[in-house]
Amino acid sequence: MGVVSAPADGFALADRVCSAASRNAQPALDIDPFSIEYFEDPYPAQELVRESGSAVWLPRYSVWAVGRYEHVHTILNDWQTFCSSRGVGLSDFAQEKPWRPPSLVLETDPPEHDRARAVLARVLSPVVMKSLRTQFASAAERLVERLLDLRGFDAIADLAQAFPLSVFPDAVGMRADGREHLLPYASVVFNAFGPDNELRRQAIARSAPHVAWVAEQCRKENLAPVGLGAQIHAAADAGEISRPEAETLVRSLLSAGLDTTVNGIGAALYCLARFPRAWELLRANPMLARAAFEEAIRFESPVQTFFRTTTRVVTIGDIEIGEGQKVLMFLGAANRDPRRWPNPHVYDITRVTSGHVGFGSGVHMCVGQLLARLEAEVLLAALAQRIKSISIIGMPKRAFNNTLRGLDALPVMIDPA
Ligand code: OVM
Repeated sequence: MGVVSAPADGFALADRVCSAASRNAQPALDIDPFSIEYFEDPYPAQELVRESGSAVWLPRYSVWAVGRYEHVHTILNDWQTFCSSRGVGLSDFAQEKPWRPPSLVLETDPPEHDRARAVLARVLSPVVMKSLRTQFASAAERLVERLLDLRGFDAIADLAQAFPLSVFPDAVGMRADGREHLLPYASVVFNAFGPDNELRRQAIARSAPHVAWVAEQCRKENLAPVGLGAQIHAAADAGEISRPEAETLVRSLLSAGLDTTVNGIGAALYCLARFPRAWELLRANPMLARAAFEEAIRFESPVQTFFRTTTRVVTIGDIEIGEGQKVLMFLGAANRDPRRWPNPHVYDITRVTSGHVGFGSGVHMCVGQLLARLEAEVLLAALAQRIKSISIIGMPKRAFNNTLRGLDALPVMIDPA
């Protein structure tokens, strides 16, 4: 890995030398942000991306990489220039058939995007969150009591996965059987944004049963008459969207609503177990639960990257980018950009985290963020109230995914307060 000098296009060698010597030199990096080596320690490569230029060419994938906060934020807030309708993974939908029918929110641009987004925004609104809060808080308290009996457990399987699994599918209104497909399905979805590597190939090769089960669960007749799924179908009953559109929007909930919160909560637990001062602050004031979660999202950035595709020639900082180019946004690098964040590599739950791009920004900014925050808040508050300490008692095991950052296992021991 290192800074290499290579241009983005087919200029003759003499032109490359000139170009490299000019103010508009195109920096290039031979990093692979979708490799196991990178996942194990992404921070040196993220620093290279940030420090090499406002945009840097990745010859391995023929894409532009952006890691500075300012530019990631600019791209996220300019959907006209940096579109989502050609896919937000490496694959360009203008050139390749998507592995599944595109999402009506994630993989569209305004105005089509806005119609679908309005339905999801209503289904995931503050009023709906209020109606879910009591049941979510009770479920969190019950789970924490059970874990206190165990004392030692896996903070990923038994907590970060167990809690969302105990509240989210019920909130959607899903049937009880088959839910074991949900996490494997999401894992395919998030691996599929990456390049055609082993992770993506294997995930898609094994996806058929998960895809078939999820498609079936999106149908109105397979969703409870009350719940988030039913609310989406009510928009079809009212003629606001078509029935197939309602099913695809339920698919968005099932794609983006579980593995993300699992990794967000997992990030918070991993942070609180590693930073005892933060844990003590949270214990002294459980009202900091929401802040502790938000800072964990900034610090770990469970959704690490998304692509956009340029709709015109555009300049990012001092780098000119052609039309139809894939631009890889490093949300994790932006969330640790020292130009934007003091002591970016410190988990500090008293920090002002507003403006972090862990949930994105602009028209596509996470439509489920209130649900994610609700889940995390009630869970972290329950932990803070009932537990004195969390200690890591075994090797954390990293999960490898082309988009999601998180752990597969985190052996911990807890002591009651
Ligand atoms: C969707 C979808 C899938 C994955 C992620 C996401 C982070 C959305 O199907 O709409 O947003």
